[in-house]
Amino acid sequence: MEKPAELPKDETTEEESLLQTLQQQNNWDGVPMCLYQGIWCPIFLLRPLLSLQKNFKPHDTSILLASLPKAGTTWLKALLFAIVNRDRFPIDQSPLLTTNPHKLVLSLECYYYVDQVNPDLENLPQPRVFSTHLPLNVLPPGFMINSTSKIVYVSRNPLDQFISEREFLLKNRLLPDCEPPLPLDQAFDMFCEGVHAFGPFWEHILGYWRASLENPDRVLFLQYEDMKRDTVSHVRKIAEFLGLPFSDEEEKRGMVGEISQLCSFEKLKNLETNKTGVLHGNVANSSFFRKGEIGDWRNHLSPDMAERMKEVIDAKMSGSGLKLDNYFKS
Ligand code: PAP
Repeated sequence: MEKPAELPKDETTEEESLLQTLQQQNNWDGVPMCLYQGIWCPIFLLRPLLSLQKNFKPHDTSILLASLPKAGTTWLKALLFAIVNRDRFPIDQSPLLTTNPHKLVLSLECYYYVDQVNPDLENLPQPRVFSTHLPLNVLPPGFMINSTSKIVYVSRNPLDQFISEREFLLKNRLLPDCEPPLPLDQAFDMFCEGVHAFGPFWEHILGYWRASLENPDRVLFLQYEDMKRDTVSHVRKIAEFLGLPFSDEEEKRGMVGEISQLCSFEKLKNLETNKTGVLHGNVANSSFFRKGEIGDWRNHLSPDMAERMKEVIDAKMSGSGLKLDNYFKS
């Protein structure tokens, strides 16, 4: 994370006074968090969150990729970029071949609002594509009401998401001076209680899930596991949802397969830019491409831990209509 620039005094004062009223706790990796509007927000992101709540204006054509960390953000960034820009760049000249997807689709809270209270987002290329790890309930109030902008949400088995994030954060400490990371069992306890960055995970997932049921033309709810099993039909689905369906001619040329290939784990992981480059000054691009598998949690978590997660999911998410039973099958 880049060091925030100097901000106007009233913004920092507002954040400080608010912070004094909020419950605070460290995440398992030592990063301080506060409970703001029901979500555990890393404190270093509170000011960007407040600024974007106040100032972000969606356009009717804006596209927002939303996800919990490690649910498939990098993959979806690549796919959205490739789908939206397919007329601008032939596949063999795609910027994805030379640039990490995180530099092509930028985060609202972790990039645009990090060192600016009200960044100029009006002159970005259209359609504007942003990403966020924020839950739906803390997006600017007008987001769903005052525009026809679209949200693409990707969810992932929380067990795999937890392990993916743990492996990432053990390698990439977000704040060098914070407390050392807690052991796995304590970190897992916190996760099951919903005390983790942008959590509780069930609120995050259900917020977007319910919105996708209420507004299917505005919110597309995707699952990492479904996409792994059949990427091609999901690429078609995303393009249709965005109002950019593949033409017969594009279909005939095999463009859907080409985009799926270009954005596949194996392809992106082995590109020079993703093997060697860095993001935010010190995060290796390669750390966004670890295993890319379904079910890696089995190599890290005991059957008892999985059973506990099943109970949490049953208690918090059953009745939602979301299909979750695949998570625990071998
Ligand atoms: P972020 O939220 O910090 O951007 P995100 O991209 O969501 O991270 O998560 C990284 C995970 O997605 C990694 O999973 P793993 O740790 O279980 O391996 C990473 O390997 C996986 N991933 C990255 N790119 C792809 C891709 N193109 N296809 C499938 N999985 C991918």
